[in-house]
Amino acid sequence: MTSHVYHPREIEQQAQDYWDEEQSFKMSESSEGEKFYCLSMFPYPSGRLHMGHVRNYTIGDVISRYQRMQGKNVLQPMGWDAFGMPAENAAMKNNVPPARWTRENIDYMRTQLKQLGFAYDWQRELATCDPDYYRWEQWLFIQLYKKDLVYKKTAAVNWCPNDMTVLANEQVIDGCCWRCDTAVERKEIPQWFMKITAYADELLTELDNLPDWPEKVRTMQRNWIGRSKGIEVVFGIEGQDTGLKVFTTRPDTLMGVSYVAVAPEHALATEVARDNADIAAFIKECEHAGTSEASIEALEKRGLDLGLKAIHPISGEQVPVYVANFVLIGYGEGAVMAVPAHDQRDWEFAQKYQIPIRVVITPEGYDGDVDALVSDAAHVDKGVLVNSAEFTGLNFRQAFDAIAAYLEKNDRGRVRVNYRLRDWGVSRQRYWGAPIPMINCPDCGVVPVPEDQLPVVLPEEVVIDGEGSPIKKMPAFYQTTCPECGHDAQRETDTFDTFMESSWYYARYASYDQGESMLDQRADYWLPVDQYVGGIEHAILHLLYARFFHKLMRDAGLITSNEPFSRLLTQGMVLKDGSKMSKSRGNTVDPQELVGKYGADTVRLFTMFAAPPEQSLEWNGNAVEGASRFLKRFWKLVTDNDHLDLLAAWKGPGNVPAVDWQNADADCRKWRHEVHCLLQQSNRDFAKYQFNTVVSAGMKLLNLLYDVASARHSGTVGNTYDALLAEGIDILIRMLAPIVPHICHALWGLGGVGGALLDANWPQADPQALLRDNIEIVVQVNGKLRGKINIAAGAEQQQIEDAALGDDNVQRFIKGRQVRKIIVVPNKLVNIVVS
Ligand code: ANZ
Ligand code: ZN
Repeated sequence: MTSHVYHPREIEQQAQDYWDEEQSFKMSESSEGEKFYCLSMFPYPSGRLHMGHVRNYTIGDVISRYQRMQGKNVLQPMGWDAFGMPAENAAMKNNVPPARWTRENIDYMRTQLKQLGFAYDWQRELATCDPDYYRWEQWLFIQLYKKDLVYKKTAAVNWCPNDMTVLANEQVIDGCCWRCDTAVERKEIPQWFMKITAYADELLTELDNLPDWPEKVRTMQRNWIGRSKGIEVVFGIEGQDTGLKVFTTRPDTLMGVSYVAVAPEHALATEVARDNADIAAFIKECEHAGTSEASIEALEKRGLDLGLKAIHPISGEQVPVYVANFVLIGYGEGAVMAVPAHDQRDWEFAQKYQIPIRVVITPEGYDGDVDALVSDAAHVDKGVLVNSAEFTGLNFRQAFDAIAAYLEKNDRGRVRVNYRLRDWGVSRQRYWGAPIPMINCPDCGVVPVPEDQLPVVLPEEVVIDGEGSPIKKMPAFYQTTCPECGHDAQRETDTFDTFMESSWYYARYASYDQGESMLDQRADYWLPVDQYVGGIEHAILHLLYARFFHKLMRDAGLITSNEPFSRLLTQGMVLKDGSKMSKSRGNTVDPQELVGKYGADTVRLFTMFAAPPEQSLEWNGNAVEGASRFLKRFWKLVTDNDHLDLLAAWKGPGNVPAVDWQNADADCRKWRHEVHCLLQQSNRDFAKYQFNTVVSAGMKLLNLLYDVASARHSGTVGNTYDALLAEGIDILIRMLAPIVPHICHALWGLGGVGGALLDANWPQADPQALLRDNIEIVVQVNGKLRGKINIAAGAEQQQIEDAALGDDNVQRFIKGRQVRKIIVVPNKLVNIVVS
């Protein structure tokens, strides 16, 4: 006898056991149906799942299960972004090697994911700290080295003195380390770089081919890549043969240049500093500022005159050359032509050092005092050129072209496109990462590790003592012989930025067990990912690096698609009391406790119901209770009385329901109409991934079915009510299956319905039932109300006309007259015009 009481723990375990035994989520390329690859961003194995994970993974799971019921061959894999700093910090604190800490966390979190019933193909699980995984990253890196797409250079980097590591520009927030908030310094060390700038143009233009990405994310990437079209202008330097190149996007202001400025690291400054102690000291001081634009922006603008004279490329005039802290070495040419009248930084600098401010741009039609334009600040708007010799009177566009032509003709400049995007520095001085597969030989220089010696395995049994990476002190790791000359040589002891591993994991899932190569033809079957789900915080870094890697792998002949993720959903944050749930705020809710108390389905239902996926979700304990109550009522309705028998009769194997709905009574038809309207609404919302309104449709449907059930027991009705109840239950179970898969699986089984619910067809609304039964239409004769007719909604024009003409009262008014015209306003009125 079926219990009428809902026992989530039992049924969830049973459903999960069933999926396990049947290997329900083990996917293959040879299955029928259009492929659909649904991926949620894999977690860092921090120890326990948090609500953000639960939300992310529930969204992905609902989409996967929904797409599967649409008949698609759906892949949903899961893995672990397993390298990274927290493992080292935890290792130090708990005195356990990062590898062990990480693997224990993975084991625990895997159990948690399984308890939530996510439909993952676990055979494809990967952890990025496994040598079988990172060996292919090392392999690719070597291929790229051969293609000149990676290189080593000594460069000023952002250095966090607390974490003792280099930070990518993106890891510097307002001049401070993204993790520990310590002020970032500059430091010169040898680094490995990936030439992402070689792909800047493609990364930018192909954003236009991603219509199913949020516009916001595409804009952020566009800004990050930062394309600007400008001119490279060469200023001569008095007494020197080589000129000074600057990059400007405002050549229209060229005649207003009153000095030029170079970055502290610029060769010209270094040269002067050699026998000028003040300059040398100033340059040294600048090392303490970060290299990011934000930290530069916040600086007080300072500089020193280098004592050199630059020669203006058009007027031949001599202007001073400064070294200035607001000029970035990494952008453009590391030098600027300063136009204090029209650039705010230049203006502030000129005020401070009493450099002339020369106005060369005024608003169109301006006839006031030109100096008044720049008395309080620079006049930065574009306009018309003044005081600009032969260029006077031109507008921005005209001036750009004319000055570009002039400079090109005189070999003093050329049009150039510049990107804000920098090459990606991938070296990290931390231990817990993939070793960079390079060898430094005293004789041969940098030599890649031969492919047959890959992977370079990171030693895992280490002690983290807080004093740098243990492999840097481990001769057994770094001592080796040069593959070229056989002499003693040293391995690279830096490891890769962990963004490297997360840049291609989505592809490896397709070829997870391929031991001979990074990817195989299965990657081309599954890729691109049809739906990617993850946090907006990855809008730039991860998503840009992954797009870059995809193109690298394409150009290495490993895959043929151009982009990794066709469609992107960025889910909103989980909030509590209005602010983001986070450990540091101490406002977290442990999903594990919730699952223990209510079961996975309740947690999934709450998460889907509380907000549409893209919006933030405010934690609400009462709503969790509400979700749980709903599931109890759902269980009760389906298991009550003879309802399971009805369902079996309706749906059981071999049964084809044939119901004469047309002859059911009016109430029954009305209810059925509502059932199908709700289904239709929910189908529309499902397609838009707007799951919260799907759930509310499900709730309304449940209430309605309770009404049907009690009407049926009032004894006044025939067995079309039985059919309607069974049909409604059948619809409700299938409709909610992606969201609350366990309870639906259990009820489907209890109802004796054949086959796995997972692969059941998606329910479709009956078009007949969607029509409103009968509607009333007024009939006019020559504009005067003469009758009312009752007619089936959606009736044909001819039918309506016939009915109107056939009405007794109407007949009286048209008798013996000629009908000239009949106007039908659908669902409202008919006007018969007679003479
Ligand atoms: C003269 C000028 C006059 C500029 C003016 C602007 C306004 P975007 O558009 O972001 O590419 N610049 C060039 N290289 C620089 C560097 N290494 N460090 C700091 N600033 C640099 O910015 C291009 C503008 O940024 C360039 O145009 C240059 O200043 C400055 F009324 O040149 B402009
Ligand atoms: Zn050598």
